[in-house]
Amino acid sequence: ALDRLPAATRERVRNHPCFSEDAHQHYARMHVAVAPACNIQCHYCNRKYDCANESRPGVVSELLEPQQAADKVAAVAAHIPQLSVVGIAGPGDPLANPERTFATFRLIAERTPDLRLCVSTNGLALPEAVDTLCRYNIEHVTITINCLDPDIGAEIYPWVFWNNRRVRGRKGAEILIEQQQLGLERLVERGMLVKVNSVLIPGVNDQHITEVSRAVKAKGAFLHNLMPLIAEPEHGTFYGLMGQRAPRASELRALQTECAGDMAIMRHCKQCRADAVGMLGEDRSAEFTLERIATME
Ligand code: CLF
Ligand code: SF4
Repeated sequence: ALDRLPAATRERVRNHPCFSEDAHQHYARMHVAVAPACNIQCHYCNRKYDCANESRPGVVSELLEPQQAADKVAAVAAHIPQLSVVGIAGPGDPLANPERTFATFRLIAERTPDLRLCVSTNGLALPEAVDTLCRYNIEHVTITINCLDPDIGAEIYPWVFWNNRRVRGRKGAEILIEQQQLGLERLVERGMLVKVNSVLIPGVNDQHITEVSRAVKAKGAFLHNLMPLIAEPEHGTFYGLMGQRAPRASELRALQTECAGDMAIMRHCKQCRADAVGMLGEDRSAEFTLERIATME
């Protein structure tokens, strides 16, 4: 699939394990969990765990200060030669913690300049952050876009925090959707590679996902990642919708195939935790705790 891309784009995804399926056998990624706050509420998140927009339920990452994060990246880079990408994906929303997130990127770029930088966001604060993302050489951005229709959004997002107040229901969802779309447009204008994650929630947005896929492709998104809702009771009950089930594997596959007619679909996502370390699907975070790093060369 890579051969069909322009050479410059090919170069940028060649060693990114998420943006290129071919790369995920050969290159590793790591996340640094520096971003605790979030600016929206998703029904499938109870805030005790990592951001469910790009991670597994039931895990709590060790929160790092920016300097600790840069030290950890340097230690991992020294031990895992396949490391090519460092991402910030939580435990909350990276762009709701701009000082911590960008201080971390700056320190990593100084210390380990060869690593690619990647970020994942719910999109609420994205349009205003695009200039800064470019300035810090972030080339890969993921936006979680679950819907385009605010009525569906109101079933997924009880509120967003906007201009210092909580905006609930349909109105809040409308703001989030507008910001996500504007953010996507601005990123594409600036030549960023944008992946869109959509959490597939049966009975809520499953009939709507193909429309999302078409729309984000038309705006120039590079890749669409359909992620199954993980309906674990400990991760949040999808309150208001008790008993919300996860999609069956066959439902996920059918939708992936349907959307694949429109754009490149990611099928190898492992729903990593916010402090994941190693090849996709591999978790070596326990080898690189702060305590252990302190004793490494
Ligand atoms: Fe991390 Fe995400 Fe960047 Fe990858 S993960 S911030 S794009 S470096 Fe990858 Fe993990 Fe799936 Fe994310 S497999 S959860 S898509
Ligand atoms: Fe939770 Fe992530 Fe949604 Fe914020 S954006 S409420 S951390 S799932």
